[in-house]
Amino acid sequence: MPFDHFSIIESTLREGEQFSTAHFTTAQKLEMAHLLDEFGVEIIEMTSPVASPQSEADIRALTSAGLRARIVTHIRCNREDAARALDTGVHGLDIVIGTSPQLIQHSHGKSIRQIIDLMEEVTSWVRTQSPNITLRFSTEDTFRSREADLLRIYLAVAAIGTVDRLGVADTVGVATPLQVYNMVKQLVRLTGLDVEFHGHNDSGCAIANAAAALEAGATHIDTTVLGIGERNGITPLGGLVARLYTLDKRYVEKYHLPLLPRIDRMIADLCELEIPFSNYITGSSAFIHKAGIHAKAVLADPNTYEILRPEDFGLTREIAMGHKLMGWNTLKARSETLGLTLTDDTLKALTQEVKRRADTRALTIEEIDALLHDATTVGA
Ligand code: HCA
Ligand code: CU
Repeated sequence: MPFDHFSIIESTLREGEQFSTAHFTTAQKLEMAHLLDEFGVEIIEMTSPVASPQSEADIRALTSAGLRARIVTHIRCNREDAARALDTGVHGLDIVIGTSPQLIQHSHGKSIRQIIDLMEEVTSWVRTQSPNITLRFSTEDTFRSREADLLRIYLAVAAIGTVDRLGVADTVGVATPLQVYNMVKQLVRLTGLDVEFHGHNDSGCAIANAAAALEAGATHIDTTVLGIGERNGITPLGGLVARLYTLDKRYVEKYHLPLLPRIDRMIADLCELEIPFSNYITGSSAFIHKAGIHAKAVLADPNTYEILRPEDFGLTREIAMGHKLMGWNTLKARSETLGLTLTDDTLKALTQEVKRRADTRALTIEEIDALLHDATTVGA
């Protein structure tokens, strides 16, 4: 079963650093890495040491921080970058080179033959320097590359035997789940190597594409916290967790789920963002039930309208009150919470009163409680 054996490559400290408002200090990176490590992500990907002096120092700081997660860095396909990266003591190198006509023309100008030769030269050299390091080779903009070019490259990688993992990157967020499924399936079948999927969210498919990759046998999925990254980002950690949990909770039991709200909050604060109301699991309204019909059923059994249990993430559900859609079961539950005893007829009459007033303005919880208390006094 593909979903049983996968690892998260958490790239908030690499792809996430490419988000418009992201800037992390060394201390913040360490704090984030410790949280992600405690959460249980298997691999943490960091910005290339070539990017800046601080980037290099931060890799060294994380590799010596005693984390369980493996630390990898993301580099271009050349020997200088690889040498700088090896020098930091990272556990793995994620090597990438553009293969789409767009990137070949505007990024490096190399032919497919030259890309293959370079891949062979760089990965073989890395192997001689560091036989045990984990090596991944990825084609940037996979889904706008020619399929024949991709197969030539990936089959050459597999034949050379220097690389542990192939990377598939939906760099511009154009792929559909079926395309991702077919591509990953093909690579798994043809090479037998581990396959990683990295998917951008420009057209809203990043989570679905990651799930499709896993269904096809991918072994690694790239995520960032809240999905931050270039433009509008990639597969969000929480979104991937939600997707897998709803397929089968056992797929994500290896992660410490109650840490997710803290992790999302930390990145929201650091990037000066609000967590979107619609966010998976940690959005402000993710566990609020409102309409009377929903509230009644959820009060009887949360499973009626909840596919994710808030308790599993250290969160609580809420039944919205004081609005014109409120049902009397909501008031009954509230009165029980307050330790008040009211007859069903009284509660139904109060509900009508709330609806009448809520047509003008929603009532606050204090106003609701006051109504319930007053009715108890009258009834007593
Ligand atoms: C980048 C591009 C990348 C690489 C992904 C990968 C992408 O910012 O360097 O190495 O698999 O989206 O293609 O993030
Ligand atoms: Cu990317």
